[in-house]
Amino acid sequence: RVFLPACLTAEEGEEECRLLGKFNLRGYVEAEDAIHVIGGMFPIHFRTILEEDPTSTPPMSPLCEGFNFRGYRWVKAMIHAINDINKRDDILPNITLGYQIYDTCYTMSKTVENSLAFLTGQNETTPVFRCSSGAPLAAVVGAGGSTLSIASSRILGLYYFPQIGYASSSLLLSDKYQFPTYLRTIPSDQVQSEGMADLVHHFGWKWIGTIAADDDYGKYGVKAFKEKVENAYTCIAFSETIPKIYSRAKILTVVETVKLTNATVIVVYSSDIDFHPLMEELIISNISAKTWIASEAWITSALIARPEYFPLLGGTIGFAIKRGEIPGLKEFLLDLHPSKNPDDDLAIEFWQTAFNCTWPNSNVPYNTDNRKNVTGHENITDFSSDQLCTGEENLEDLNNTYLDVSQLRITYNVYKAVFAVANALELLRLCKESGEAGPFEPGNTCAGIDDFEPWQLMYYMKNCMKFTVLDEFVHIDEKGDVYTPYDILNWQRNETGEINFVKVGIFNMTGEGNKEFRVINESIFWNNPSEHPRSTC
Ligand code: TCR
Repeated sequence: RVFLPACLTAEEGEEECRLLGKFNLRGYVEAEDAIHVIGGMFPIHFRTILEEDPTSTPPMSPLCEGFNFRGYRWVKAMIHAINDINKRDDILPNITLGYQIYDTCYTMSKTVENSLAFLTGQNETTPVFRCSSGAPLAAVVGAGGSTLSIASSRILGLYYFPQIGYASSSLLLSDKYQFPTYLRTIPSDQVQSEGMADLVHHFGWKWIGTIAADDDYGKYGVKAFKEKVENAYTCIAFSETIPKIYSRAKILTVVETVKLTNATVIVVYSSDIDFHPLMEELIISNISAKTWIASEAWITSALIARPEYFPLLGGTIGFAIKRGEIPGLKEFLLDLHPSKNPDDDLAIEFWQTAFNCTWPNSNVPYNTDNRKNVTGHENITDFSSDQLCTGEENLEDLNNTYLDVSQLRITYNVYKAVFAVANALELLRLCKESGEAGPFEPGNTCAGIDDFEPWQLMYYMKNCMKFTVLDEFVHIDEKGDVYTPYDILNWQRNETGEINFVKVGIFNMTGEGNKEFRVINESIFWNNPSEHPRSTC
């Protein structure tokens, strides 16, 4: 049956980090104090497994596959932020935050299912604001990509339920008529597209191709870019889209376009996950001498920035959101072992996938690929190994994106988003404590921290989002938008053959539209025989 979680109860809260269902996490740190739960949605897996014939059996929530180490790091960052807030006594003293985190599996259906679960708190069909017993849900952090945030926000917004995104940058989400309760800690792509257009004008490129993921991120990002860049001097050579559901045929048409075009500059607005299959095909067709302009979602991606892709993608220039350092995160990430909690399927799957071994006596699958005809491994669906994990594998030796804390950008946004919710809760609490008049009608009252409605928390999330996180001042405006500067990065190879993301400029735009664009031409590596490419008709 379609799985909806049961209500949280106080007894369950006594245990640290409990696991619910297959890919759902929830936990408290201590249970004696008042508890508020923050919901989270993250892409812990890359996709769901498509059902062959869903009408001959009762509908089931699909299973997921493709473990996403980066998404798992974001989950850990959320839990780490909650722990950090719980440790502090200057914010929410005597109140403990808990979490309830769902895996979106990077798909719409899971995200919608999760949003309903947040609202109902149990398997009732009518959404209620809270669980009838147990801890109330204060707000939701998520849901990853724009298309998913849009879907969940349409549901959560109906109930005026606060939601704060860490990665969804589509300009659509600034529309408060459609998404009244959506805020974010990532700037809108209006800003990034403006920056890309400035980059194009800076180098005088006239003939440009665009490739967009087939979602609200890719399509609207490219749309904004085109609107800003197209004029008498600049033309768009082609506009292609990358399918969301793997289709080799569709990917090959994009490859063909790239092969045939004489545009040497190509803008790609896509997440790394969606771009990756196209990448693989482009490599096979030996395409070179193009300059790729990367959107923020793939510019520092470990999935794409691989030495073997350098012949194609070396010299890529792109935009990256502000980087941050999160104290203690590395240690927290390292504090993971499947034997800590035998019910923690995610830890087991993590371990198996990371070390390519099978955890003894567990039936958690890993490394399966149920897609059809994926390039490079036709008709094989199971890549697991026969080797048993010993438990002695060393996490510190692991060279993968989970532990890479050198480029904390989205991860840092997750951390900020949790603090934004805590900040709103704190203001709501202080209202009553101060004894002064509050914002709510009738009678200018305050809400109680133990008894408030989501729309009351939303008041603070909408009007009072100025706070400090790790020494950075954060301001989320009334549209739920933030304006933080972008680094302009360029892919260069270092002595050991690895790809370095070299900062070659910055782009900053304020809410009032003041801009700063700076690029140091001399520090750029170009993949092109003609050095700085002239993309002309
Ligand atoms: N906005 C994308 C999703 C996304 C992302 C990322 C995913 C962004 N940055 C980094 C993975 C890693 C930017 C969206 O859909 O809005």
